[in-house]
Amino acid sequence: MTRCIFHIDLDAFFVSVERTLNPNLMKKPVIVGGDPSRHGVVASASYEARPFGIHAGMPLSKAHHLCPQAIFIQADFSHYRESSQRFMEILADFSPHIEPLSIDEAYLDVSGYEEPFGSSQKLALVVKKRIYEELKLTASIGIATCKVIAKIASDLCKPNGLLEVAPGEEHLFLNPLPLAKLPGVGKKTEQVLQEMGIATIGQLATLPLDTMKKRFGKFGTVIHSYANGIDDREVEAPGGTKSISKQTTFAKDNSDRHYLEASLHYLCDHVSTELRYLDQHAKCVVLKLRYTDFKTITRQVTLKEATDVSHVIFDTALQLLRKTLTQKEKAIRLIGIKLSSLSGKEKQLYMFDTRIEKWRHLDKAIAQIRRKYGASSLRKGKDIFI
Ligand code: TTP
Ligand code: MG
Repeated sequence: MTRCIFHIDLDAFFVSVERTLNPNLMKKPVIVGGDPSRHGVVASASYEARPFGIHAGMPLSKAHHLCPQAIFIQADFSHYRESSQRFMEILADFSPHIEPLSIDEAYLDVSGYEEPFGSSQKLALVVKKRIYEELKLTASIGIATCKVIAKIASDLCKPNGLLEVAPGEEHLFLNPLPLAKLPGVGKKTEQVLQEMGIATIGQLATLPLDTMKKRFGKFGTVIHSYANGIDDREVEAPGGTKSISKQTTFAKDNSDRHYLEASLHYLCDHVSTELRYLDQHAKCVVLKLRYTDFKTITRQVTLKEATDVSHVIFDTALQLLRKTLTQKEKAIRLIGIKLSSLSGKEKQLYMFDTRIEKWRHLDKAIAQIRRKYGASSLRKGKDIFI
């Protein structure tokens, strides 16, 4: 299913809250941060102050120098906190999948929730209207199939904007943008990339992955994926593990069944070990495959009974893989497994199933050996293929 993700960010948040308390501040250059004759930096600048070159983080004295007619205000966090809380509550009315990112921004996964509104844009307009009617604040919303593009889109349409990057148009949207628009690319990374002759996101996308890996390590792989419009991160509420996942990208695209099953076995072993470490059971097993042409699919099964037994998890994932790979297949470039619908330990019915009890003992014995002799001291049969 194609996802529909909103990134919602309030405009000039601290300034806008101050304006709800004092309408005289409307349409004027306003800076929240404090008295410019004292030390301190700009926290929020109104859009009228920005053409003077003023931005968050700038010393107040410099802001005063650039725009002496600006109105400087001391921050009052109690008001901002209250508005922020009400803002998040409004968002939660539209989808349960909400991830607050900071005091004035959040991701909202509205996949499936947009249908009653006619389209994702119509839903976004309703969200904006509610925020304005209830809080007298304007928000900018970016809509896309993944988080990183939604975030870039909301940033580009500020203030009081709405910008949708339609499914399939990700590259068209990203390619001409300057590197600095890509979240994660700071001044230093930008400079190094520029020295390599890279100025746009599109140019970064076409660099060989290996070059990025060598130059920037794991971070290089992440921003390379983002530049290619690939971002599988889910919208997840912070706190508490909502899912455990692990995936692997093959050095060479692969269609060998034994190899794929062995990789799956390794991944299942890894996630179920983590599951037991966290003292959790999982009810949902999700398989992810990315084909050689980057098409990505997920298939999932909800178990009758939540489990933490490696054998049960692998068996379920294997059935999913075999079912998915029945037709003539394209080569696979990535395989992943995710355990979700996690819950704490309860007395399980299958405690009375002696086979499952045996597997549970096996998991415990393996854990003891690995603790004593290291993680690679013991590998299970299937893993020898990889
Ligand atoms: P932002 O959303 O980054 O900024 P903003 O809402 O003022 O403006 P924009 O329209 O560009 O979104 O941050 C939200 C609030 O967080 C901001 O109003 C004040 C506070 N903040 C700081 O206190 N210090 C900072 O350096 C930044 C960036 C924000
Ligand atoms: Mg903001």
